[in-house]
Amino acid sequence: MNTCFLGCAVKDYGNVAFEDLVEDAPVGGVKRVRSVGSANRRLSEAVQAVKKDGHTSVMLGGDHSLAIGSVHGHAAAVGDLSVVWVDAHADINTPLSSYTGNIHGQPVSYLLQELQSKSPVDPAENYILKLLGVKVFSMSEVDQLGIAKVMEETCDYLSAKVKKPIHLSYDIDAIDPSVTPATGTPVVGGLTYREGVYIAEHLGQTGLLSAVDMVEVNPLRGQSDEEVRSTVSTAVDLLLGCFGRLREGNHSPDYRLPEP
Ligand code: NNH
Ligand code: MN
Ligand code: MN
Ligand code: MN
Repeated sequence: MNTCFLGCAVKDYGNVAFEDLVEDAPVGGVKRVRSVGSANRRLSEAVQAVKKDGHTSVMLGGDHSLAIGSVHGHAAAVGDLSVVWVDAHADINTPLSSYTGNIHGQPVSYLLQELQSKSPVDPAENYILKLLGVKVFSMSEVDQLGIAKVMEETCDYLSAKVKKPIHLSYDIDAIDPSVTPATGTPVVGGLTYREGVYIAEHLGQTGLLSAVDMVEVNPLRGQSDEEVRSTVSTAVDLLLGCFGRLREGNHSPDYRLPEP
């Protein structure tokens, strides 16, 4: 166990070893079903082990399809959860509504009990979000309300009845590609660095953060060392925000000026 400069105890549970399935033909247009299924089963077990040891889980991806196993393992260990999904995409396509067949565009649909019986559903993520009454803030609402109000409303919504552990699934493509270009499906007009960090800080300060996914950081998609550096260092800053780093500095209340 190591202690980071924020005073958090950090234990590295290592990389999850994934099965390399050569034979993995698409199923009804959905790609890599067996590989993704097997990887998520292993990841779920790993997250359950982290939670049973009493830690906050941090999963570094990798593809956002890994959120299936991460959220599954978290819920299996602690029960009812709140999930906060920060993303340029909704990731709520079902196998039948997906145009791409990529499971990273579908993880939320696998996690929602309501969709287990409703597959097939209409092929529009917007429709599903409305159908299920999922609380969503679009980029225009971030512009209109400001990120502070968006996070206040998010937390009021999550804690309206009971305070549940929070699972934050953070897709780096939610941040504008001018800051985090090294990712598979960048979308122009995303969150600023400061808005992104604010989300992490605000959720960290609830004291309810119980698992964090930081996904879709893909150094292979960077066009230069600088693009990779900027993407990775932003991901690190988002994680540090989750774990209590303050941008004004974490100062000791006992600090005294040195005597002359
Ligand atoms: N919505 C598209 C799909 O279903 C793109 C999803 N891509 C993502 N999601 N990176 O976060 O494939
Ligand atoms: Mn992906
Ligand atoms: Mn995603
Ligand atoms: Mn995305």
